Amino acid sequence: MLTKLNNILQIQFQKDIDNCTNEELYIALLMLVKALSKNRPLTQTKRKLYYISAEFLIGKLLSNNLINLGIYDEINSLLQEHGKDLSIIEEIEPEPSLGNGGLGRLAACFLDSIATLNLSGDGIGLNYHLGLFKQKFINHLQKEEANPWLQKDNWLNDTNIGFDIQFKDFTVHSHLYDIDVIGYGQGLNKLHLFDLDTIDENIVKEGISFDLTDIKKNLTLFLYPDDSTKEGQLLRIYQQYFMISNAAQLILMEEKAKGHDLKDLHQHVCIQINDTHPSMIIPELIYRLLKEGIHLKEAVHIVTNTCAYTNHTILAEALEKWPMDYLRQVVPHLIPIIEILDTVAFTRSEEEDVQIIDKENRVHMANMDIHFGYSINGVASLHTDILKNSELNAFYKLYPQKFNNKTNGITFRRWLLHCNHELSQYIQSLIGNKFLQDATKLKELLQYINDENVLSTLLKIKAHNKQKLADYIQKTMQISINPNSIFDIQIKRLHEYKRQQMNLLYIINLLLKIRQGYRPKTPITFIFGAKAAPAYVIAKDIIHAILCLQDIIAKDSIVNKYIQVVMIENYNVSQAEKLIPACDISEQISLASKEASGTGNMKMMLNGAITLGTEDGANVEIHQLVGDDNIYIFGESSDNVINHYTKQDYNVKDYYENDTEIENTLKFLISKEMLSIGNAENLQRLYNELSNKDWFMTLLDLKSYIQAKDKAFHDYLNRQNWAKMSLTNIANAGYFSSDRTIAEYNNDIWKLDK
Ligand code: H2P
Repeated sequence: MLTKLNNILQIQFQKDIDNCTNEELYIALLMLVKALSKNRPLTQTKRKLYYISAEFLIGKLLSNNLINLGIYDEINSLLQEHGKDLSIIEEIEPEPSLGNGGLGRLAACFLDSIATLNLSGDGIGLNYHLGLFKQKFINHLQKEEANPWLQKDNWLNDTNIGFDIQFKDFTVHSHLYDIDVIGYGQGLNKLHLFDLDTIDENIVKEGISFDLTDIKKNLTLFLYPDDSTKEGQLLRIYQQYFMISNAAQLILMEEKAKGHDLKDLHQHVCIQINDTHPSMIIPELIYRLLKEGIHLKEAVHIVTNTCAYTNHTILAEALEKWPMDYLRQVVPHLIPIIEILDTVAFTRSEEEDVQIIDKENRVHMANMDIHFGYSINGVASLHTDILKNSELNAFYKLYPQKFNNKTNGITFRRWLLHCNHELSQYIQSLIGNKFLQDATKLKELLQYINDENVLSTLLKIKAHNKQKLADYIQKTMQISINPNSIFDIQIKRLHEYKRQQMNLLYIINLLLKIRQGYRPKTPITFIFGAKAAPAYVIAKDIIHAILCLQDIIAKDSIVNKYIQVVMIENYNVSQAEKLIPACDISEQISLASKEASGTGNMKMMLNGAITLGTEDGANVEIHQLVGDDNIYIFGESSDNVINHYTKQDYNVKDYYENDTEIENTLKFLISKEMLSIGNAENLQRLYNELSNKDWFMTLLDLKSYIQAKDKAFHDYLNRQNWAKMSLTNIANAGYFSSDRTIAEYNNDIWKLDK
């Protein structure tokens, strides 16, 4: 390997390993990985999967690729011998900004597992130049900036492939870039990212604002451009059509190249529609099959048996409904097809809930997916039950056989091997390395549940990871945190249903108690990481309140001995890799029924954190696996929550009007102290929202949250028992390997090797 590396360094920089800089080494390693992956044959199975997704939150790739190629240790020691440090070199890689949250990270984990299981399956998405956005905190407010992540040397390979994409008023020619997806031990697939050569990053002015109508220049600039205006919505339709028309053309091109008859498309190809963003693939494929001379009825049959849809949320805001008028302005050729599909759907059921075009002339993308796809799955068992029994019940009655559950998973390569070397090495020293192929083997750790040595080593590893995180926060944010405090971590997209505001109210409540003389036995560091969608006002107000509170606590010389708040700026995958191994308490506190699954909960459990959560999403399955004693569950059940929504009987005032403690906690948001640091407008708005409406029922669970959290902090003092809980969590995390999830997708939906 040294010779190979030196050869690259010689050719590129006329240097050898001892004289080159870390930047040069990074580029050489990138080229080495690319060269090695070229030697792997592309994975072949009888059928091929195309996973179409608006997001692929792939994270940095260098270490992960080295691990998957099986050369991480070799490279690591080789570099050490020459006085170099792989962990420093890794930092040089910019993180691709191609995703937003769990949905995009799931797609990335899935690609890793699909390749690892040696299944032929490519991702298809867009190459956003400026990605989501870079989050900056200025005056305790989130500010958005462009996040240019594409450097000259990167993982993209230019394919020189492109397609004409026809919109109503003009045609563009796409440009395809591929990233190799290298499986662990075996497997090689592609992530196809489509782009346009005419994109102009210079049209972005002031933060992330730009001319929404200049499609040729803006089409692949940003992921999820602001859609609060008509222009914004049209741009999203342009982006989505660009993504799926490219996908359709690529798929058909590959099929033809294999000599397959397009009439047999469903025998050879399977398309997973990840959330509703790629839904137009259905009418587009029908359109293209018609052009190939296939009859309408047959085309509909073929497409229905090719496409499968994954639902990731029951929140109405994410179930897209595009006005027919807008679609007509962008992709008029799809209109007659959508109208036909709507008519066919109507013949199957006249019930309003299952119509494709509604009375307001909007196209319900999910409804089209369910009628004209062969599978619909939820992402955790509670979520799938809710789809079947309430949200999509009308569809479930119509097509019970299409519904199935696929509980999410995470790749252990990134979320254990890569992010927590020390723990994964230690696990291997205890139970060998079979768990790397079969994650359920982690259960063997349970034999050490009473082994004091093992328990204290687990605590030591956690302490090291906490120290490392503290060093990182010191270095990057110049904030010093106490590595001996409890690390209580909530990291996820900011949304009222995820209830960061409930965590905030807990901290306020604790602050007030400390001021009244209460003294926590162990100091606690509350860590947040979250981006708020730029147009989501209340979410940004919540960030504002957290940042103000962070300051107030830091400046209070009594309170700051016991608690500290840190909100991580620009939370992303690389930071998650540092936060997760250091976590003691994993905050999974969504309003029951609202979090479809969650995957951060799985990552933190795998790294030995204890979940503090509601019976929501995959928390339910974590609870079943670890039992009552190894998790902190609180709050109302999803049934009760759904009932409150149906009966519309939740009145937030009932929860504070006769409870001065809660009332004072809430009022602190608009206290003189907060207002002296923060903005009245933001804080007052948040206060009004929480005290009058509280749509996501923060106060419904606040009391039981306080109790459960206090108990967790108390239990933390019994270090031995905490280590047992931690071990139990690690040992039971095997079920959440994305290898298991993908094996299930393949057995039940894709059947790629049959
Ligand atoms: C969403 C859901 C999560 C789920 C994830 C992947 C949309 O992610 O809300 O519950 O785990 O998809 O299926 P997120 O909220 O993180 O954007």
